[in-house]
Amino acid sequence: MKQLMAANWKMYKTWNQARDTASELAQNIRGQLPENREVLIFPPFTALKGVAEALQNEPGMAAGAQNMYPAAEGAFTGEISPDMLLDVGASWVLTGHSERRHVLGEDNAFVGRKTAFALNNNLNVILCIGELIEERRADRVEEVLSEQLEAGLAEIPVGLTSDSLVIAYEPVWAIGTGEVAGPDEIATTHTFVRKKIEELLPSIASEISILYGGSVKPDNISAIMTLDNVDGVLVGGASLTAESFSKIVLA
Ligand code: G2H
Repeated sequence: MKQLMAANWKMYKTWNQARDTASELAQNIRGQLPENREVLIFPPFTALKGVAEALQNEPGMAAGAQNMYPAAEGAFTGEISPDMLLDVGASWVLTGHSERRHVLGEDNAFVGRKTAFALNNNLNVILCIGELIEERRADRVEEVLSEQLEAGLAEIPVGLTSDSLVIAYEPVWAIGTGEVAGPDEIATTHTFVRKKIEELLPSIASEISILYGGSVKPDNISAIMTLDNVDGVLVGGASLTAESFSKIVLA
């Protein structure tokens, strides 16, 4: 199973800062990355080209965008198309991140449209899913994740290969809060996600990487990576410095 260590830089870093951090990270981990492990960096749009150029000759490293709009072009003020992302060197995109769902109001159907459009237009996708704390307290985790997966994957292309699609489970209450889901919660939920994608995508589900996200840090990464059905991580705050993210990547 391929392991992915992904850095989501959210709305942090200028072009110069992002390129410098990406270069420093590449230098720190060069030659030490295990063969089945890849590193992805998701900087803000404005820094994508600089990061993609810093990583272009680094084996196992690539750049991606945090968002895109599901249309080739048009009157969509403030939005970015898959071709525009490919043009600046991005090969991946995040869809369904909880900040897009809960701060920007994206619903399951829109996340599904974006996921399908990205995959149909040569981008690889990390589809993010996760429940709110009140949904966990109400014992609705499986119901919420099922809905997010069913809608998120509803329109994906026929013949999709497992290399193009990754799922990231990020419990919303663990994002940027310092609170990490417990090992049992992570393992149980990831095993549920695997079961659900086996139902939705039976021919490729066993090869799809499932990442954990939510307050991952250098001091908890080793324990998280040993859990069942955890094939990598999506890291926010602790990915912002090369020193911290190198420790996570090489754990
Ligand atoms: C979850 C995660 C990155 P953090 O959003 O996607 O952020 O690691 O800061 O909780």
